[in-house]
Amino acid sequence: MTELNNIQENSKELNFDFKNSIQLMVKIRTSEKFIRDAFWDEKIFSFLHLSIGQEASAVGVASVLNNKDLMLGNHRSHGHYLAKGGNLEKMIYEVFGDQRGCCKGFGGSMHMLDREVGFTGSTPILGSIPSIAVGQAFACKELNLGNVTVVYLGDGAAEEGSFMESVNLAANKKCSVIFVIEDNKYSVNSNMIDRKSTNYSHKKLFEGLGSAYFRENGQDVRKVHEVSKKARELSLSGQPVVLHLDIDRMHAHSGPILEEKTEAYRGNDTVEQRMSSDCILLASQEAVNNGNSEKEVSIWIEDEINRTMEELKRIKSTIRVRNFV
Ligand SMILES: Cc1ncc(C[n+]2csc(CCOP(=O)(O)OP(=O)(O)O)c2C)c(N)n1
Ligand SMILES: [Mg+2]
Repeated sequence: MTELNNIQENSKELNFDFKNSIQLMVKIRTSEKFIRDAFWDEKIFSFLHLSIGQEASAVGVASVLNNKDLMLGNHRSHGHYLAKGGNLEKMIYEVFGDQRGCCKGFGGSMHMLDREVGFTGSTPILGSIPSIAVGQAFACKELNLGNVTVVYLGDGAAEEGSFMESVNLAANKKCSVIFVIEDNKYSVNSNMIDRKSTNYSHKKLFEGLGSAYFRENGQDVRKVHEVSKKARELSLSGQPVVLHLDIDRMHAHSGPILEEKTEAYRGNDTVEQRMSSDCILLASQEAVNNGNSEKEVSIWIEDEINRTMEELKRIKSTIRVRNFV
């Protein structure tokens, strides 16, 4: 826990910033597209889960955190790590199994951890990470660190009994935790409508366990920022929060598969339909409504793509897959 004590406070400007938010979403997307292409080329030897389309939930929540706050993720956490201030080079090396990665190349895409930026772990075992987050938040409380712990999970993982118990324990111990549910309505190929009764109420469930509960459009980065500010304040007062974000993503559950055709399990939900609510598009339109010119916004995006691509090309030319024996 001494490392937790050493995390420096660096309070962040809490006014919403279109340019920073859009550029960070673009950085995450550009990096994931690069990883996706490397997966097609069989350069990555682990499972791969992409967050293309849903970057607003990582960026909007992280925009209200400071360096003392901690974050944990799941099997789909490239965006979470980068949004928390993670290092692109350390992430790419990790995904490729290079020993200069944030976990020395042993963890790969689904197991990332970097204490330097307060990203204290990610694991793909559904339902496991919220309980780890509560333990960590409890330790932080005992040490009077005055920080919050954010933990991401999907709508499928949010159905695990261990998650209910984590929320209960966090409420009982008054831990400063924000549980962020990224709800794309699918758990692999299992549709929400086949898993829950029409009377299912997240609000009654989580408030009944003693947590606060907010639901927001997770595709709108400004709204995510605003609701996260509220969640952070409440959570700091010892009231855990379940922050339920409705999101859309482009790719299928894992790997780089793009479901261009309507798949039976998705009903009428197509890539085209999902991408009509794309978070970068939405934020760009809002930036223009807010007084920025279209040209200015497209330059922000172009600059960020070019900057990230250059960095990725440089990193790619230096990758050495570690010896695992
Ligand atoms: C305990 C456990 N059961 C099953 C799995 C296999 N599995 C990996 S991801 C996943 C679905 C996750 O869905 P959700 O939590 O909604 O996250 P999403 O992938 O949609 O982001 C499943 C069943 C697992 N990793 N852990
Ligand atoms: Mg899901």
